[in-house]
Amino acid sequence: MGLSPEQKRFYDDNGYVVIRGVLSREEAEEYRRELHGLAERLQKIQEIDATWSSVRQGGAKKTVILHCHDVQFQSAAMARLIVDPRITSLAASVIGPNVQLHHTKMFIKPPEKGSPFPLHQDYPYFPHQKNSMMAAVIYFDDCPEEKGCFRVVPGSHKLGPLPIQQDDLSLSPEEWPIERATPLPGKAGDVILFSYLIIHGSGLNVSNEARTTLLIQMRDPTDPPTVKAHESRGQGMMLAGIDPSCCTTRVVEIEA
Ligand SMILES: O=C(O)CCC(=O)C(=O)O
Repeated sequence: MGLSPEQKRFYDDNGYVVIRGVLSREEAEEYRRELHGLAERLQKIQEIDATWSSVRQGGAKKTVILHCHDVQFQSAAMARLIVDPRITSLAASVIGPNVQLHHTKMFIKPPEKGSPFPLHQDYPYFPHQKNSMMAAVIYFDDCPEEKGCFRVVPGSHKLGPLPIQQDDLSLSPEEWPIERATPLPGKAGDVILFSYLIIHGSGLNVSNEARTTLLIQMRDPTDPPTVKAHESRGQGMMLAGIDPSCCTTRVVEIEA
């Protein structure tokens, strides 16, 4: 379990790595069903389209992406998945043995109209001091390029934080059109790990099937945020290892 030395080297050089077949097709199908069930329940009570404002403004056709934050509070299967050692050991290969949750996000791109993500870095949404922040994207269905698969600009994590031009904190679409990024098609059960500094996004789903993914955002617990932003309910949960700072915090609380 965890990344092989070659995969770790690839991640360090490129800012991402694809790990094939982490979950079996059967497991992926079960999680897929779980997320589609969740989306159905949520849609009955609220708007769950999370299409970015720059996509809405620029797009000729109305596109949709179904979204839910912190899915582990909605589904026990998702709570089990985010602590699954097959996933957390991959993150631990990058961050170290202590892996802390920042947030999770379900994304379902419906067939033929699944919204794209403009190219962006995740850094400006939740900057951290040591840049340990990274994410795992899990494909729950086969994801060829036409489904709007995940895309990255290999090596762009080495550019550091870039200037933002759009209100939604994405990069200038003139300078960074989606075509500049390499598509990462995959199969159900594949996982992509990526740094929060890498330039990434994804295209429109023009296929006749939904694209279903979970994104797990993780950090080293000793890497503090530099601004108070993007806080959420599940933040701080340990997915692997321990939080070495907890004892100090507790002592301070008791003394106060
Ligand atoms: O799921 C995708 O296609 C992209 C997600 C993404 O870029 C993000 O949430 O930051």
